[in-house]
Amino acid sequence: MKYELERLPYATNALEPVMDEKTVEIHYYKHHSAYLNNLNAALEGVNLPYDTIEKLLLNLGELPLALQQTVRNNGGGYYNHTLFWKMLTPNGTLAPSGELLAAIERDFGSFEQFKKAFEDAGLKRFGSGWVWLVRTPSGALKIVTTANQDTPLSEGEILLGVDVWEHAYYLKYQNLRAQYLRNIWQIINWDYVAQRFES
Ligand code: MN3
Repeated sequence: MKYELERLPYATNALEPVMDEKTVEIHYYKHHSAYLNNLNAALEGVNLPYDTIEKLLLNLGELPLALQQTVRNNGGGYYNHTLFWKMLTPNGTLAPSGELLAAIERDFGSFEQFKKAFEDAGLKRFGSGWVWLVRTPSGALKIVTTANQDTPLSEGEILLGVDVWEHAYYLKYQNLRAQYLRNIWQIINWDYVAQRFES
């Protein structure tokens, strides 16, 4: 089974000015596609019983030892970015609504408090990684961060994820990760997050 690069759901300049065209180009065509190519190369000729990338990533410990780290990094990188592009949109609604909003208010007090906590978590993630909103098996919403290209799949279902690797923001924001995180809300695809929440 070969994994494929999903089409970017908008033009590379569509997320301007929050995310500049050059960043999106390099991020999608170079970084994302390199994770994909490395993943496919690592799994070439390897027969695995997993029919989804999620199952593969949740069962890294079952892989041959020599493959585990490569699949963790590149499979995670491929998967995280496949989600990330869909979680962004040039036509953002700025806020969720309905049951998703109600769940955020229940677990974080208010949407504003949620955004603050999410930004803080992303800012505190040392080095390269991701900040996530997940739904735990108990149904609670929770903010978690992961290092490198690790996924939060073992914590629960992924609702939202934001890449805080420097490659996601450095060309435009340089060292100002906080500003990147503050601006990212303008391009979050809450309709897609709601679809994940409702599924
Ligand atoms: Mn990235």
